[in-house]
Amino acid sequence: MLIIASDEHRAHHSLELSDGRLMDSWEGPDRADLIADALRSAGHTFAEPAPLDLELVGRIHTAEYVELLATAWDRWQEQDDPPPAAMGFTWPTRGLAADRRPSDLIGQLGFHSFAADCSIVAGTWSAVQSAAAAAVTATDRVLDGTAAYALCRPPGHHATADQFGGYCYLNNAAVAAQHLRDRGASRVTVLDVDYHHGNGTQSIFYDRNDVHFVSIHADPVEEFPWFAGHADERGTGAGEGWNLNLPLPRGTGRAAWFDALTTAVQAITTAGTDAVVVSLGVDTFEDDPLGTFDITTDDFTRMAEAIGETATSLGAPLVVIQEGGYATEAIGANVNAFLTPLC
Ligand code: Q9C
Ligand code: ZN
Repeated sequence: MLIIASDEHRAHHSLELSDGRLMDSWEGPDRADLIADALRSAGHTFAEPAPLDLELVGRIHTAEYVELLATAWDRWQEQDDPPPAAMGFTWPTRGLAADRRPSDLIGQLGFHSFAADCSIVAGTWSAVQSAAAAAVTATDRVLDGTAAYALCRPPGHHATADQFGGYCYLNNAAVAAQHLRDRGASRVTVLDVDYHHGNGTQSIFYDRNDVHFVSIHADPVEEFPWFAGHADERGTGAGEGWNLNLPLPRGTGRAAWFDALTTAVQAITTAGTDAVVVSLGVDTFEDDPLGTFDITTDDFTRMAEAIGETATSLGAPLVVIQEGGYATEAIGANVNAFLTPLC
C-alpha cells in the first residue's frame, strides 16, 4: 500500500474545551506519528502529498471560510496578550441570525464553527492543507492503479462547507470525492465507518445525487455530533435517497456492527458506483477513549475485506482517508489491520 503522509501535521496541537475542561486535544500529533511508525514497520511505502489545489478546495468549501482558516491565527495574534488558541464561543443557534457574518474575528470564529472541541493554533492551517493534499494525492495514485491511503491529520468528516468542529477543518474525504467526480467518475460513494457521524460530509452532499453518502455510527441521540446522523435523514431535492445513516446504540458489539456493514454494502451495490472513498475512523475500537463500540484489531481486517470486495465487484477504485481514532496504543495496528487486505 502507498501511504501519502506529511510531517506538516506536527505543528497542529490544538486545545479543546472537552465537556467543560480546557485540555490538549484528544486529536494530537502522536496519532499520525504512531500510525506512520506502524505502517513503516509493516513495510508500506511512503510518499509526500503534492501541493494542494485551492481551486478544488473551493468547490467544497466557501471562499470566506477558507480565508478565515488561512488568516485566523495571524489575526488572533493582533490582540493584547492573545490566548493560546483561537476558537468560537458564540454560535448562531435557534432564533439567531445564521446568515449574518460578523466582521470581528471572535464573531467570525463562531459563525464558522459548531463545537468548542476544535481550535486554531499556529500550525493549524499548514497541517490542514497537508491533510487535504494527502487525500487528493492518494486519490490520484488510486486512479493510476496504485492502492493508496491518505494519512490525514487533522481529520475532516465533521467539517461542513463553512464550519469547523469535531477536530475537523477541511473535509478531506469530500475533497477527494469531488476530485474523483472532476476526474470522470459519474457517481462516487463515501462510506464513513468512523464511530461518529460524518455530519460535514453529509451536509456537503445532502442535495446532490452524484455522491452517495453512507455512514455507520453511534446514534446522535446519545453521542457527538448530536444534531445530525439520524436514520430519517435521507437527502433532499435531487439528493433525496442518496444519504444513508445507520445509527447504532452506544455499546454496540461486533455482530450488530457487521450487520450494519452488510446493509451498507448492499445499498452501495444496489445503487452502483464508479469510485469509493472510505472515511476510516478507528474510534470504533473496543478500547477507544472516545468510543463505546466493541471492534477488535482483527475486525478491522474483516471490515476492509468486505468493503474491498464490494468495490472490486463494482469495478470501482477505492481510496482510504484517515478520520478519527484515539486509542494511541493500538491506532497503528488498527489502521494496518484495515489496510492489509487492500494492498
Ligand atoms: N469528552 C472525530 O473522530 N467530542 N472527531 C469529544 C470528549 C468530540 C471526534 C468529547 C469528538 C470529535 C474525527
Ligand atoms: Zn470519530
